[in-house]
Amino acid sequence: MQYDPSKIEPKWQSVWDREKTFVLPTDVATLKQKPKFYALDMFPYPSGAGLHVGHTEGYTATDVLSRKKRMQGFNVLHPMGWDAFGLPAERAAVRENIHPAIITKRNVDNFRRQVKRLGFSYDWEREINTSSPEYYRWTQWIFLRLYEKGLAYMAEVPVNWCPAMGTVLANEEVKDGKYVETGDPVERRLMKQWMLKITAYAERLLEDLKELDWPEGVIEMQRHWIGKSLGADVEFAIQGSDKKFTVFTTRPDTLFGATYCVLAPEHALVSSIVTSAQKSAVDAYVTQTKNKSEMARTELAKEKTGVFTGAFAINPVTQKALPIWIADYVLLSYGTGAIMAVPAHDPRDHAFATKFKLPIVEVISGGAKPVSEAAHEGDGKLVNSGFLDGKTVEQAQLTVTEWLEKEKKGKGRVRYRLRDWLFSRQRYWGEPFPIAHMQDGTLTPLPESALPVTLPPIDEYKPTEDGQPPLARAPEDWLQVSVNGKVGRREVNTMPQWAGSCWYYLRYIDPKNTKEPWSKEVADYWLPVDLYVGGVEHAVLHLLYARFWHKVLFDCGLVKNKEPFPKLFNQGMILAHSFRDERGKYHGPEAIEWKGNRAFLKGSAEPLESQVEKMSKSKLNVVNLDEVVDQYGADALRLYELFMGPLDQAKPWQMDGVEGISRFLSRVWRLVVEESSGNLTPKLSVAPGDSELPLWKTLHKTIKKVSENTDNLQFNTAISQMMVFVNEAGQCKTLPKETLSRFLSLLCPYAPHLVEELWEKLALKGLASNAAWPTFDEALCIEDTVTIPVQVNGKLREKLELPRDLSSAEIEKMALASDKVQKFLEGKTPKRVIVVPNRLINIVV
Ligand code: ANZ
Repeated sequence: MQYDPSKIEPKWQSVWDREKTFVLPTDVATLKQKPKFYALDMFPYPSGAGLHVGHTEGYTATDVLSRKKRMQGFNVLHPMGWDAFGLPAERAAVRENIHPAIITKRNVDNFRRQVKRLGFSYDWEREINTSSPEYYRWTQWIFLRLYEKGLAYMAEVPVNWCPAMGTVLANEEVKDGKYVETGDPVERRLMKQWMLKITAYAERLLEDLKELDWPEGVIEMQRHWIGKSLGADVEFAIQGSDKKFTVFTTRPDTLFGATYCVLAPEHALVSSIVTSAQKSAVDAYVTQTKNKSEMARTELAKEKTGVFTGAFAINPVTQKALPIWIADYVLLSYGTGAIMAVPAHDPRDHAFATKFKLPIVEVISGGAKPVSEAAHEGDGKLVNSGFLDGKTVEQAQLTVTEWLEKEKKGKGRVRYRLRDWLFSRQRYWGEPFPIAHMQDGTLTPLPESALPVTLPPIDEYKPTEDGQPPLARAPEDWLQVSVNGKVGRREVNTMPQWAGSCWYYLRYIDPKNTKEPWSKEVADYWLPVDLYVGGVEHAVLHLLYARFWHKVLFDCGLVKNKEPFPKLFNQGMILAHSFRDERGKYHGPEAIEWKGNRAFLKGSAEPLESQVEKMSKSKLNVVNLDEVVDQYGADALRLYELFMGPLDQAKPWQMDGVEGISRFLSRVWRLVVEESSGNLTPKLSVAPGDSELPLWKTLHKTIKKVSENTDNLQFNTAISQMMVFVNEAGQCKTLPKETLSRFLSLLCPYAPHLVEELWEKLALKGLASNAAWPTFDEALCIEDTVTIPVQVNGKLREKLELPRDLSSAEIEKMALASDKVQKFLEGKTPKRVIVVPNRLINIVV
């Protein structure tokens, strides 16, 4: 009777389901009897492709920790759900002419089936789906809170409009002016869109990063995205006119070095200052800029372009006239959309001035090269700068800002790179906005009683011919809405996919509440999330958006903490071997033949080149989750995913690694089961207390190590330690049940199905998943040996592994017996020997 995961795994999954082993109480009084732990996975978008082994790495990690915490007496909130709105389902709907809800359900069912096969201890009664009306009712409800606070507004903004698709695309979907998936051209268009005023929270989003236990890289990315700059606004008058404009600069100290100004081509002033001689050139340039994305415009390496407007600005400190240009490297959306250009100290301005032969005036000394050759961005003393001469950059910034404020020509300013969030999409498969457009042109929020605003059925998910979103095709009785006795028309844009994932961790807390999105009392118990695990691809947008909503909800008094996720962990990517022939074509496993350890194309002598890469369909190297579970079982997969290496590192998938883990699990099986008879192994029949002392000690060390490592998410080292134990136990003549059951408890969070089965065979009480986490005796964990460094004249020459608590005399004897030490003594007799027992020995010659 061999270890057969295909028999035992479904059995225990249905036991856990039937007995509601992982279902939490819902009332607060019961909950409060225990401490809490909230372990959150980034919920998946249920794509058509299903799960692969990369998704489940993080899920396994949180599951192991959740199971351990539960065994330690915590109420553990460990939920799963689906981020189910989104473009791929809508595309598939158009392709297959099936409702996106049906496609989504199909995918969710498949994802749930796959996730369930791994035996994760989710509380399935808390499953959520962002595309269900019961859920998005509350997404709409939160939107109304944002609207009430003035944080949601409509504005004309430039968007990426794809005429062929008839939709707006996200910046990430556009490359070189084309839609990445179809290659259709994309243009910039002004469109009236919903915006969320995330900029109002810029400072708090930045400031509170200090409180977070997050990977340093993620904090840095958020900080950069928010992009706080200190500087000054400086006013420039236009020569021969009463018009003026303001520039934003982070380097007001360089004001004397400004030799020209640049307005963004879309700047409102351009048309009124351009001279007739320059008008046609300026108009042509403005048109040409229209379709360029901000990313393409600001690329450093890009060849600078621009046109002179014919007008001049007056430098407020020197009174000199500076030519005003327009150029696409200045963006309308940042700062004031206008700059003073200082070519001597800004590389972008330097490139521009060099190209258009504009003057370059040095105002900070100390550059490595003359400023005619390169901009000097570093520190130095002010020169050519009137009352600033001789000052440091820092002093000059203070002095010139004071001067500007006194002269009323400008003031100190803080600016953020963060822009307001474009919050509407011209798509069907998203949350409708709970807003009506009234006949008089005003907007009215719908009352709470009108929620959810459900998606109406339509027969085509494409935009309409006149470029309206798909919802404009909805039946007239949906489009028309009456609010407070007045007739209006519903908003036909929908929310972006980010909306549902901004607050899902709150809905898990109280998923069936029909009166409010969550009960404050229950949320106070569960919040904040104790551990959030997911991929680094969400380092910026999802985490920033969710933090923003959380802070708004905090201001509404709906949550008690300022931050939703105090601790974040990014799992490393699981890579896989891909195989390419000489022409660079990829081949999947079915086309490969192995000869020794070399791969060949089947039926050919052509060797294939193997490479470790990101898993991807196009590289034919995706490791299919179902296949691994079919072959080795869920426990082997779980254990292998954690044994591959440190959780935060990228690592390649190796089938023989899974094989090795599967052998380890069989070894555990054989500690309990005699394969030939199916009975318990004879070595288990020992009297209680008749214990093997060395194994008992190893057990305590194992409990200590596995406890600590699991808490610190060092699962690979925890597993190694369990392997040490199993090896030793396998060699022992007897194996007391007490020792074995404690070990099984340790293994339970990692390989829960196998452990439940053995638990039952040993007739132990209840379910292993409900057993108490074992404790250890510190005294038994002390190592029997110590490593003692041996120094000769203060230099480390040898390390000796010696029994603990040897006397000084014995340590000295052992040290002098070492060949290495003898070599360094060069035949001399030691003058003095200093021994610190268990610690160190120093021999002086
Ligand atoms: C003069 C100057 C001299 C500048 C110098 C820099 C160095 P960050 O740090 O990103 O905030 N700038 C301002 N508005 C801009 C816009 N709309 N489009 C493109 N560039 C803009 O950058 C602020 C600096 O970027 C500003 O300081 C301005 O150039 C430029 F030695 O002013 B600086």
